Amino acid sequence: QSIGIFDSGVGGLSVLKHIHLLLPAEDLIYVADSAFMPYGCKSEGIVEERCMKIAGFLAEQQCKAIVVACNTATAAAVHRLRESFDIPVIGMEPGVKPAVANSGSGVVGVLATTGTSGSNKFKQLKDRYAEDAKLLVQPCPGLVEEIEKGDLSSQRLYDLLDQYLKPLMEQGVDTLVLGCTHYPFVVSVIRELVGESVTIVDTGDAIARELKRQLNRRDLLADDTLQGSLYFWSSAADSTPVLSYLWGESVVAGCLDI
Ligand code: DGN
Repeated sequence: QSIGIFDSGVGGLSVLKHIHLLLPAEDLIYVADSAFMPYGCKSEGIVEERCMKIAGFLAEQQCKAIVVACNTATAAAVHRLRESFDIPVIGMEPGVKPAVANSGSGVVGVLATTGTSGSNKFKQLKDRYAEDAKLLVQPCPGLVEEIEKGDLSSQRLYDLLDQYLKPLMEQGVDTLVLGCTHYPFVVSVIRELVGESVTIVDTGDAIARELKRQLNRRDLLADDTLQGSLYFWSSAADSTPVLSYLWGESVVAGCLDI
């Protein structure tokens, strides 16, 4: 039995990397919903419907767990997925808790999509830490689309990040949360812009550990003497090059017509 992992596009590969590293014996199926990306500017209802379709496909593949490797999709759909599918569904959460614990200045920045930052789920998370730190949330429209193009050193990408990070830095942010799974792919540009003194928090690793805990609890972990397989699917026909580039080796993605 496999583990299904999905995102609006290639961003979830940043989570897949942590899962593959931590659980090399597991068979993994990655779905990029590239024909419907970005999710960040779509209504929660549309994103929820896409998530239901993809999770349905993964359940048909006999997946034993599903990882929603997208903060936007988690905010919109994780409840419905958990109600609808009888397997563990692990979602993303921006790492506000570790960021607040780390911050010395008490000013924490969160980069996220418009969908995540405007969601009820995120508002609840924000409220939980409102007394412990000043949380500055910066929506980043356009960033996911740039990363999906696969040119991580483009001027446009640099300019967008500069525009989004400047106000955060001016207000004394010392800890920065990457609240979208696409953003770890541009962490070196972010680092260049914020300098060495800012701590950058990514939750990909924590999600992989949570997945392992949940599988272990249900006695569902694969035999760790085996080498797991890796399959890629995309709802767009032309995403193989960018998937290969960001995954770091050549992959072939099956075309998922749902
Ligand atoms: N990777 C998605 C996330 O974590 O929110 C990006 C969603 C999108 O398509 N904008």
